[in-house]
Amino acid sequence: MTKSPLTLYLAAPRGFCAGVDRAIKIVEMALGKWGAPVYVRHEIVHNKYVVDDLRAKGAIFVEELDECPDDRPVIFSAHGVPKAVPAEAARREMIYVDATCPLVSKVHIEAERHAEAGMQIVMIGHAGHPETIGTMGQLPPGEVLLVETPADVAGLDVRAPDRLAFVTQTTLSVDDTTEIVAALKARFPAIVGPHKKDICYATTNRQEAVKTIASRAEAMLVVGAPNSSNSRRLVEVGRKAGCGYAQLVQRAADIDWRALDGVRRLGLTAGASAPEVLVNEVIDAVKARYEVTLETVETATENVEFKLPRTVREPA
Ligand code: 10E
Ligand code: SF4
Repeated sequence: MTKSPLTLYLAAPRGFCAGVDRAIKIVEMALGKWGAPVYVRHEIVHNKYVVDDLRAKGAIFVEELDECPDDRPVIFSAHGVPKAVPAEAARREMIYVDATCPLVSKVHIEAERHAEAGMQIVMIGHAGHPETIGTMGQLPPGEVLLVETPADVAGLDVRAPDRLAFVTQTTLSVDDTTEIVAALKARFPAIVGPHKKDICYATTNRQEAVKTIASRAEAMLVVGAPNSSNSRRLVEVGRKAGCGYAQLVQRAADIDWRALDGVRRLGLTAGASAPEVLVNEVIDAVKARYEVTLETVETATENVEFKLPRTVREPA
């Protein structure tokens, strides 16, 4: 049977960011240093493949610190943790390694500085997401107010409208956040924001690449997990940018081939927590069904790398 031709637009950058790369290395190095088991509080990054791989190497994933014994090391996930978590680990004299991405920690510090200056904080983020819980948890309850949409701004009950600052989750939609910030500034003209956006370089670059691809492709696949906020944002950005069909897939087996019937120009990207091996799996699956012309759509180059914490670099 002759295969139909298909142009596959591959986004660049895509997949692992520097924070994810560092967090995974921290777990691997901790296993090397202390041996198994090493406990990890929350999925180190939101990807089943990554988590299963580390579990096979001896990591035990839990949701709360009270599920860990005192005498084994624990690692906090890349999304960050409320201040109370390392404090409790220290109280229990546990060995702990914080794999919070430095760009998330930067937002934590920002929130603290604003609070020290007497400001109340508004956080733009998704309720219940670990990063939002972690950032809000840098300050006492009530000090950080959460908004998820421009409509939420109207309902904010603030202490003093002229003593406000905002911070954001690092993985939000750049465009949606601009709208929320505009609503905040309209209601609270004195509100102070970050010098540089809290949305990180990886989020920004992946969304830009998706927008460029959306203008060329009829359909788009995003490799990523359903609980991966940044991956889900890529799907939304693709749809908003006019791509008729944009779908999140964890791996090749998830592809709905019938939905791609008649498509001749397909886009492909991956969230910041999705390993390249799964992208390659999808490419191979597409190649098995179509006569593929692969085109890389490069909208930015990345060379960010974060240092590993001393705790895992130093010998036991
Ligand atoms: O759900 P998220 O996109 O926040 O997390 P992820 O694990 O899918 O990707 C990495 C992003 C992190 C750690 C948050 N800045
Ligand atoms: Fe860090 Fe951004 Fe990656 Fe989150 S998405 S881990 S903030 S680089």
